Amino acid sequence: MYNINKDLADIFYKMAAIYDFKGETFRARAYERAAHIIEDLPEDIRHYIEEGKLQNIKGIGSGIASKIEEYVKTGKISKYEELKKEIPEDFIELIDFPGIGAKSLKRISEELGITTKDELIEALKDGRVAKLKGFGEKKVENMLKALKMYEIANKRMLLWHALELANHIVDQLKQLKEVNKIEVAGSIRRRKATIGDIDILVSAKDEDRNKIMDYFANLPEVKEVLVKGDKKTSVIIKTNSGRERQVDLRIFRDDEWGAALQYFTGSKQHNVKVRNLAKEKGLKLNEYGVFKVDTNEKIAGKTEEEVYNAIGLPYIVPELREDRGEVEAALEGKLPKLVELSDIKGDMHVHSNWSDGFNSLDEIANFVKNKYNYEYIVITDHSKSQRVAHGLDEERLIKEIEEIRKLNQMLGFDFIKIGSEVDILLDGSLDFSDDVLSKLDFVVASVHSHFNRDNTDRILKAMENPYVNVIGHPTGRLIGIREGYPVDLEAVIKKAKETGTALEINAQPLRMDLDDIWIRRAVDEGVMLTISTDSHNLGSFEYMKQGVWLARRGWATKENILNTRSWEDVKKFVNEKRKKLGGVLVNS
Ligand code: DGT
Ligand code: CA
Ligand code: CA
Ligand code: ZN
Repeated sequence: MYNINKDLADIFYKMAAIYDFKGETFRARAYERAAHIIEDLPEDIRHYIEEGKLQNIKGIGSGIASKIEEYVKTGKISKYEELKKEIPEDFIELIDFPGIGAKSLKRISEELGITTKDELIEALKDGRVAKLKGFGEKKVENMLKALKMYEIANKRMLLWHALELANHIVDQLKQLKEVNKIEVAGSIRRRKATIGDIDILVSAKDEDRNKIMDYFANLPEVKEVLVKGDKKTSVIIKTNSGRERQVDLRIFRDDEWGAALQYFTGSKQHNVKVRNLAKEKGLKLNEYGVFKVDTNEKIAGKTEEEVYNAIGLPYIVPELREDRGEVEAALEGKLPKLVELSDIKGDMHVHSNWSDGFNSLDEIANFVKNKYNYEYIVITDHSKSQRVAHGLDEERLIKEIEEIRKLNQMLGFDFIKIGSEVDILLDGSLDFSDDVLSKLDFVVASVHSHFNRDNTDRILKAMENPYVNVIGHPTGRLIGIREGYPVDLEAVIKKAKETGTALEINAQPLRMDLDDIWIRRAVDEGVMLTISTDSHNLGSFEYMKQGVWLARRGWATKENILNTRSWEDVKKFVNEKRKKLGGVLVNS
């Protein structure tokens, strides 16, 4: 149970979907609400149980509370085990996947006698589903799209979740005194947004290998052992949502550590480049070290730095190892000095319970101020068109501003900056008038509707507004759930440069938007970027870490990131645009 809150939320989402399947809508909504709440709790659910505060959490009634306690005690919820038996086995994984829908599944299953995923895909493709009342071509097309996304989501996991799982395994292996060094390698170490399998490296004495491999193969999370040897062992771990994940453990000697880490961090293409370079110098590079080809003498291997240096390169950080020009840059001494987490001075996209966030302004301000070394946060609640997210109209925005001013007074300085995540409407105009926007410290503008059309025109027009400072999650993608809307990012980057608008690197695990390739383009064009968590709860402020990783994968330095600057300098950025486009300046 490496992340018990998430496990529980997964189960409750599934229970909600099964109740929907059964037609018990009221129950379904209660479980969905509970899942949502648990997912967003800032602390481990066991903490609330220990303090006797489980039922104080709004939305957790006694029935759900007892199921939580059962899960914490036994690792199972008997009601869920019962419910699972009421639907076809294949549907357990599909039933709560976005775009499928428990109710649609039920009708298809009942009216066409379908009970497996393959049968479902067949019936969608051969037109049987389209003929059902209320389905039609469009819906069928969307369901097929969703099933395709499901396959993708099932193949790769999100970085944040993979890292949690990897760290949990590493923590257990560290308990063994025989384990000398241990590190997560592969795509996780390169901080790729999605992860295929987990690669863990250990250094140890030869005679300790078997003990370590035995321990690994017998971890409680392991469901199946694929291969077991004293150099490499691969296992399958099954998560609660029914997904299978592979973990590879490899053991090396201490004097091979750097070479092994270099080799198994990848990427494959980076390694090919580096190996060719070694060859040109009469050297051989493999996972055991760097050797002279003529004499087979080993000249490096203990540390990664030593390995890179031996073939005439400076150390290259894992985030850059994708063969996107990093080896060439290293040879020329032109590697960028990448942005670091400690450079970040504030979060510029945060939601409170004034719109769809979970926490009050007061809770957010105090939590962030205590936990992070920030100079500011920008509260950016939704604007009025976002009805489902309780978007603010002008009147409530003014009330929110008043409360922020009061809180700042109590804090003794303007820690909370006044912002908005204003909707970009269909015609590219904004959900608030210029008069309202001009009174805000910082404005995020985002597209939240019409995901199927090409949205370039809307975004370009929004950037021409003097008060729009950054475009939120520029492509709108949700990894493994929905592709981004069609948008010409080259044009967006050009316009951003022209108008002095920043582009957001949204660090939500499902978003990670812009992605590394487009960050790199923006960096090359000198466009300003922000790294923001888009937090809707206190736990999400931690995502800043992976926002920074993503920025690093896009070769961003401190200078490219707006929120590495003091608020005085952010204000300069805001005023420059206002001046250029004829807006009212913020007081300085
Ligand atoms: P993933 O798991 O799909 O997210 O991506 P990676 O990069 O973690 O790939 P993976 O797990 O297949 O291998 C981990 C690293 O080990 C990879 O980045 C490079 C290295 N590696 C693995 N197998 C080979 C190979 O056959 N040749 C070379 N040159 N490198 C390999
Ligand atoms: Ca891997
Ligand atoms: Ca692997
Ligand atoms: Zn937002």
